[in-house]
Amino acid sequence: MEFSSPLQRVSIMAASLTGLLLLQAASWASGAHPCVPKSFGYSSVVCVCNATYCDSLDPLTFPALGTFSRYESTRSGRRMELSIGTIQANHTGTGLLLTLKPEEKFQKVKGFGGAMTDAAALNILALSPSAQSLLLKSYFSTEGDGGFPCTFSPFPDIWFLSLWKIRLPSLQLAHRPVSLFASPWTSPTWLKTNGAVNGKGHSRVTRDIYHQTWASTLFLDAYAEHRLKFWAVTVENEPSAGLISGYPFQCLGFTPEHQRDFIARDLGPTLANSTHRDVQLLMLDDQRLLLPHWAQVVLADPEAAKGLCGLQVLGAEREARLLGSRSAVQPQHYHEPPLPCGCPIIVDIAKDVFYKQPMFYHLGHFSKFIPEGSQRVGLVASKKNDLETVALMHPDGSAVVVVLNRSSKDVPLTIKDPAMGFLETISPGYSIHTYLWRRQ
Ligand SMILES: *[C@@H]1O[C@H](CO)[C@@H](O)[C@H](O)[C@H]1NC(C)=O
Ligand SMILES: *[C@@H]1O[C@H](CO)[C@@H](O)[C@H](O)[C@H]1NC(C)=O
Ligand SMILES: *[C@@H]1O[C@H](CO)[C@@H](O)[C@H](O)[C@H]1NC(C)=O
Ligand SMILES: CC(=O)N[C@H]1CO[C@H](CO)[C@@H](O)[C@@H]1O
Repeated sequence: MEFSSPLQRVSIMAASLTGLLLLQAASWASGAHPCVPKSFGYSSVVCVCNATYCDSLDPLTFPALGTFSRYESTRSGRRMELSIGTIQANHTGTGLLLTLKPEEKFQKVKGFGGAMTDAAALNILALSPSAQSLLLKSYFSTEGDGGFPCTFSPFPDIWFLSLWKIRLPSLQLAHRPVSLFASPWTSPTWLKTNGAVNGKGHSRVTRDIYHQTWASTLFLDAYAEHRLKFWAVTVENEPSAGLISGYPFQCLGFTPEHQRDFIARDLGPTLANSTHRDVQLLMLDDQRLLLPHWAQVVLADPEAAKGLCGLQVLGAEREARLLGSRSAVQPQHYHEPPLPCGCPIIVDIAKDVFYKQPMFYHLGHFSKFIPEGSQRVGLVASKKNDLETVALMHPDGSAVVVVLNRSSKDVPLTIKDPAMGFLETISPGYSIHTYLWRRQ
């Protein structure tokens, strides 16, 4: 069901929930600003921001014990709208039941990221200073998606100094510690077999002056001069790209064997013997289908394994990329008009406006509510269903559940927290929800 106006939706939902959920009319209380919607004829709207106005949320507050917060975004135009519900002692719902299993523990979350690439920074810098400031707040401040870590472009290049104008303020806005990681695309051409930044080419033979030079100039010193420390670097962005003839973008080819030797003989020891020895090293950074073979080859060498802290799968990054890790901002001519997919924010330099796409809020449904150190826990459904759901526990023990309904049906839903009770709610068609509640 599609609703023409948010108010209509509120009244219909309130009726269907018969008061279990106290919907707040004033979702945008105390300084928060609503979305200014604009349709480009696609299935959903973008939110328009300019030099003087941008939608924002209140900084995240936790609901009182015994209540829960519910943030809703829908295809029909709601954007992270807050309502508060009461956790019930008894189960009254008759629909799908999702039961939290805090004792079933999975991986911990490092963070949610976006790439502050040169292209992104140049687009941001092309806006007026006040529009720039609102855009950065959207990404990094507590009123926005919430200070998620970002990746940086690898090379101190010709734009380097001017780009810091944008990158440093971004980090200062973040209210949580920001973990930076970097991923080199190409080495300087004289270190490559094909002498070009793109196309099929790799580093010259292992353990020679070329590798050592590349390893030791791997950009960390240059960033350190600006007092920026990285949490991690990947060995190479999409190493398989540089094995493809005519590959159009910057690249540097590695086979798993070649990467293994580069880590074991050059990069690992060089990092370990440098002032950057705390920087974590990630391998692969490429398609998921290269696993597990790639990891098996590299980790078979104990010297290579010693140098590594983990691996980066592009699949994971792709999901993040869906959330914008590659390209936090694009100029509007990339997608004219803005597409429902692409990147979270699109800049129209000529009009000095930017458009926050649905993806921006989708990302926010995770990044704003799931701090570093949160741990995924079990969430078991009472029956087969088409919802996509995930549950996590904050380091302080609060619970977060995110529910995505990609289809058109409104689905009554109960979330059961064995320690607290029942959260009676509804998952409207084409919606994403974040639920947040304290457990002590
Ligand atoms: C900026 O957006 C606000 C809200 O839509 C609008 O009232 C204002 O006129 C816009 N300012 C400019 C300069 O377009
Ligand atoms: C909840 O259920 C229990 C029995 O399981 C019952 O004793 C109690 O009265 C119920 N409370 C409400 C508010 O319905
Ligand atoms: C470690 O660095 C020092 C000085 O920077 C150098 O003299 C030494 O050879 C290096 N050791 C290795 C194993 O690379
Ligand atoms: C709970 C649930 O499964 N929700 C719905 C989300 O949308 C799809 C498509 O209509 C439904 O099949 C699901 O039932």
